[in-house]
Amino acid sequence: MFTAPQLEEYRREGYVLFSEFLSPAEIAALRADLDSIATGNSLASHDKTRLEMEPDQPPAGRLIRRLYEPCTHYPSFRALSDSAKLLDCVEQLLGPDLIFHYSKINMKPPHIGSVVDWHQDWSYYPLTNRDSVSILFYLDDASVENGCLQVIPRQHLQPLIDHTTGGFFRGKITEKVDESHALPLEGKAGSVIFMHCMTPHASLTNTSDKPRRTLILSYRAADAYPIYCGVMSTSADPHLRLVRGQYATAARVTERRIPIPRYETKVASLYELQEQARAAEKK
Ligand SMILES: O=C(O)CCC(=O)C(=O)O
Repeated sequence: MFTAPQLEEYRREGYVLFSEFLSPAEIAALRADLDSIATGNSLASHDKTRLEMEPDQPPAGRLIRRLYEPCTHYPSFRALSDSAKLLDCVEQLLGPDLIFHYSKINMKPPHIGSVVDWHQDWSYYPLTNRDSVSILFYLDDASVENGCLQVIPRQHLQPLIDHTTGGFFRGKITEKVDESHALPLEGKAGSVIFMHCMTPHASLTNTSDKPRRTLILSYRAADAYPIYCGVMSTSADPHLRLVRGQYATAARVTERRIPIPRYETKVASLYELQEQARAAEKK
């Protein structure tokens, strides 16, 4: 459970870092599962529905960038997403009726791990209100060198920042970002960041010789209803689960203006979208 000061910090800053949330034994078990899941994939041969490889490696290269929906596919990650310890915290943030939304693991392998540009998660999946949280579990010690998460605090009550150019969604903030208030959130393996869906965040390339694996789970209040935006909305459906309380009988609408992410070509991952946007900016 969160203490009152931790809850206050989340509400004020738009995030809170919870140290030692997972024990060394829990971390070791998750890492062992991750190693066995990752085994046998290469850039040339892997299941694109389950994972995304780092693109900048030879065809036989085995560096994975992201695993999709581990809480749907693998029991240990599913158990964590259903655990009372975690859901008690989520309930303190979002209330008693909770929908599990999605999960992923960003691998950031040594020396190559991809950059993540500034963005707000809500821009990818607009909801009728802002009661949605992204929860990042550090599975390795995370530092600036291996690309720990960075956040810009106190932005979560402001309007959504523009993520478009020419009317198309770019997967990243397209205005100039004032990084003077950005905070790198370094933490030991087992630390967890609870981050409001409107908090701008980013991470740098991994320049170190250590991995920075991060499990990310997202939950929303049952009455934070998704705004339909084509395949991006429906592709989440198989992974949605009511994990506490009741389904909502009505959406709670707090937003007057809800930008809809419109993709210029096809729906792409965060990494691909941001790579395309950076390439277009250089032209
Ligand atoms: O892995 C990271 O550093 C951040 C990832 C992120 O923001 C995302 O996958 O939405």
